[in-house]
Amino acid sequence: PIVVEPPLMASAAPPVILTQDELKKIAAYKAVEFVESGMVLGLGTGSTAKHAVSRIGELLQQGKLHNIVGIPTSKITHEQALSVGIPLSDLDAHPVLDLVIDGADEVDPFMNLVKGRGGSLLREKMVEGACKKFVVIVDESKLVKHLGGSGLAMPVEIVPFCWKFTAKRLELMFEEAGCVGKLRRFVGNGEPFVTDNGNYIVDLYFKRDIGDLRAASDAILRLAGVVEHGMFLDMATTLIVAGELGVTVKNK
Ligand code: ABF
Repeated sequence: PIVVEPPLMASAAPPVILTQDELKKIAAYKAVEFVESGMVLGLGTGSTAKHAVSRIGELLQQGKLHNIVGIPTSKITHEQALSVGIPLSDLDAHPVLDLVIDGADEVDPFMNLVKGRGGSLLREKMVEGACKKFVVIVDESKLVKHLGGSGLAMPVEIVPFCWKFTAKRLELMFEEAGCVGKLRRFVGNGEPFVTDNGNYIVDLYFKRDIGDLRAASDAILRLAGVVEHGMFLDMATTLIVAGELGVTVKNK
């Protein structure tokens, strides 16, 4: 738990203890303030984005929003959005979106992101690459100095065909950074995790900085067998962070 003392709170009041999930909800609700009636909206995936989807559904139910078209970034968000009454469509019918709200796994000081630890990176990148405004919502634990430097995974979606070959090629590509690639598996049965697109995910772990992110991105995408990776460079337009000192909104 993180102690939050909003600046406006009277000093006599005891500090409010908020859980990480409550911080995610605060960031999500703040982002929904950007939503206007008539918008084509990208709906993100993950435990932070799900709060935004619920809130949008609630505002539609209350008649405070009208004529929203949602474009979900995963099958799970599709299901959630339908369950809260958001009318849905897709990129074929709506190739330009007004706004997307989504979470992230890492955010660097330039608003570059790592995404995809939830497994939905390909659809997220397609939807978020098609919007006018991309609002990223996180709790402050997601802020990092360098992408991939947190010791956590950099996901790469690959085709299942000869996945070991592709994983090895990715490791060799980042040998100098001490890269280890692990096929993502379901915890219960150990079977490979399969994305919404029928692909596998290799999680890359780096011992050292990977250097130029754009060069790393280009190199990964040039490798046959790779479908997409979880670096979202220069895509976010607004960052909302909920944390110890309240909620901050930063525009690029
Ligand atoms: C999605 O949800 C993913 O890109 C990312 O992996 C994850 C963020 O995690 P959470 O919001 O559950 O903390 O946006």
